Amino acid sequence: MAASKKIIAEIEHLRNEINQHNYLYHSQDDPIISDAEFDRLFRDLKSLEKQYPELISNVSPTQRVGSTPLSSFSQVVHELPMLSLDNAVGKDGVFEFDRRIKTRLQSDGDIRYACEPKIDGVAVSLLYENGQLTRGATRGDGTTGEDITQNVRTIESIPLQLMGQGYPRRLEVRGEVYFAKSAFRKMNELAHSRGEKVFANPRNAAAGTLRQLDSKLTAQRKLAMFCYSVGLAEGELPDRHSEILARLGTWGLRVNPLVDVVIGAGRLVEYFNSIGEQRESLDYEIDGVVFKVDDIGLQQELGMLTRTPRWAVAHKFPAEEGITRLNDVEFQVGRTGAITPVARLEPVKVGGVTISNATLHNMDEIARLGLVVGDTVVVQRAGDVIPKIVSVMLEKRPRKTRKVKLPAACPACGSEILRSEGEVVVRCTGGLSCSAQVKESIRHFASRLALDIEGLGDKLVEQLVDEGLIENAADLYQLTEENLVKLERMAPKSANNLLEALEKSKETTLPRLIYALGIQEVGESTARNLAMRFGDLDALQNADEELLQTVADVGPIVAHKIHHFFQQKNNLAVIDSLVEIGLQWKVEETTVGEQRLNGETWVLTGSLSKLTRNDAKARLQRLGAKVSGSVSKNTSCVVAGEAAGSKLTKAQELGIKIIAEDDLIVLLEEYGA
Ligand code: D41
Repeated sequence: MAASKKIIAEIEHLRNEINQHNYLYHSQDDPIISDAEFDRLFRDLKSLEKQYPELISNVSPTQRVGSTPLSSFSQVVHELPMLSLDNAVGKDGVFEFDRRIKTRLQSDGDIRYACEPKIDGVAVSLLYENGQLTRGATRGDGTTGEDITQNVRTIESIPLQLMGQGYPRRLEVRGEVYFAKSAFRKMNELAHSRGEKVFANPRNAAAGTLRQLDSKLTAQRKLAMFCYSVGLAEGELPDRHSEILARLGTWGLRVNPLVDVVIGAGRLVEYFNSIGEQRESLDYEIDGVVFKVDDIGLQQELGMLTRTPRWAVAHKFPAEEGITRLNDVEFQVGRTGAITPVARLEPVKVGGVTISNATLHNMDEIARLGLVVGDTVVVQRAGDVIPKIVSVMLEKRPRKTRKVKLPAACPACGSEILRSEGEVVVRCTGGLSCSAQVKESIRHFASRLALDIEGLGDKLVEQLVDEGLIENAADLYQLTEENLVKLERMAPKSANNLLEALEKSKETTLPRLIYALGIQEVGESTARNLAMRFGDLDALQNADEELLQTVADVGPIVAHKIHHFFQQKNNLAVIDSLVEIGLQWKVEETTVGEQRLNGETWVLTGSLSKLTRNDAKARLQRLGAKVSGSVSKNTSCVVAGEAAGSKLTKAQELGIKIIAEDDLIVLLEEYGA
């Protein structure tokens, strides 16, 4: 059936609608319709395109799913080379950059700079011809890159068709493609649970995903892009860099919301500090900031050196890497018996924090690094994660070294240790007769996201187990003031506080309880999914592996672990004792009530003293809130910490609700996050 004018118009209308909502969601972080409504528009368009396949266009939003795999990438020669950035080192370096510019321009007046976060991703060029995305390429060596058109077409924040009007006939946009930290974590968790390869960091994941020959795989991974400059442009553009970026935004291209314009070198340093403060709370990795002379006329006057423009500079955060000596490798026994090598290092300061331990994950990791005791190693610290060894400096290897050997028996209980088939982890077979495993599982049971038993610290658990007062989590509830005060450093007051905390912990929720049990591979979010799916512990205990796999995030491996856990007599005995001492859990409220901030957008500003930014953010997100980096009329609430600056002012101007850190803590606790 030939399509009528009406059908053509309908298809056109749906595409525009979808593009608009896609833009609001992915580029503006500000959707105005629900996911369900969006899906409906999308389905309507797909079904029309199925009826009238002759109307399918390359720029239709349905055409982002990836196409037939390539056998190799073809080369792309950039019409204008993609330059690199010079570095300004330290505060002095920034002032020197400003001075050089003023000298060259023979000007004494303050210079106007555009400031941008420096995204730690992969530089990419996009070519738009008559508003249509016709080519995507990697930067490569700056002159020649690879044609990754099929892959960039799957990235939802990259428009296939520019919006609005007035874009140059040919427009080449440059920017950084990256993997969001949250998406990266999720992908790695999934890969890990399936026993697949995990990526070392979001940057590698982005590079690997962009160089994927099968774009259907790229489409399954959530990449995103921020645009930061224009290469080739056949048409008119504004005469300021900041205004060009704003114009790109109106055409539907995504520009970082933290881009700012400042005047004078002093303000550059302020911008750098302010971005540094926000670094942890951003959902993408940045390694510094970029300063650019804003006036395009002045940029042209300044010109460029061989590979770098004179009008721009990168100012990086201090390296979060350090060099030190590996003094020893010790083996720790975890909650599930996993035996993990831990590096004991000569203490070294990295990014302002002293590091003396680093995780080594497993023996394969040690083999991969080629590590021996005595080696000089490069250690890396990323945010609040445990430091790790990234490489060995072979040229510094001393003559006397010692090989790292897996102990013959469990270092805690002397039981046999085993490496099961298909697993890299080595485990102690001692189970609940291994004091290290017992201690770890009790610690886990009492931890904040589990039963949250206040005052039951690591040291105390250690004492209680070593003194033979407890053997499992349920035994905690048999403790009395009498046997507690006999412990070293335990006053009657603290003993009573602990008993009260234990009593309080008896009222809990099903997700917390499931998480607290410490089933292998069952983290907090899987626990929540299990609670939601089964509604009670009995139903979960009785579920077979097939049924378990109907739960989100639960694959065959995890299903097996859960099933196995509930087959163990000693686990069931602990659960029975918990019920007997009066542990109670709510089912309903926790599943529904936990998303008390659904649909709200929160902003954290200033420095927090009691919570870390990451913690505050994670807990708000757990309640369903979106945590954004900037204040707008859509912000629901701003949390103002110490020395909150422009965001606080803006919130006051817009009349948005503002609360202090203490209020936030009260709210989070009240809502159970
Ligand atoms: O965010 C970035 N990584 C970033 C990279 C940025 N915000 N701006 C940049 N500006 C340039 C010039 C000034 C040369 C247009 C860049 C890069 N270049 C760049 N990225 C990789 C190599 C160069």
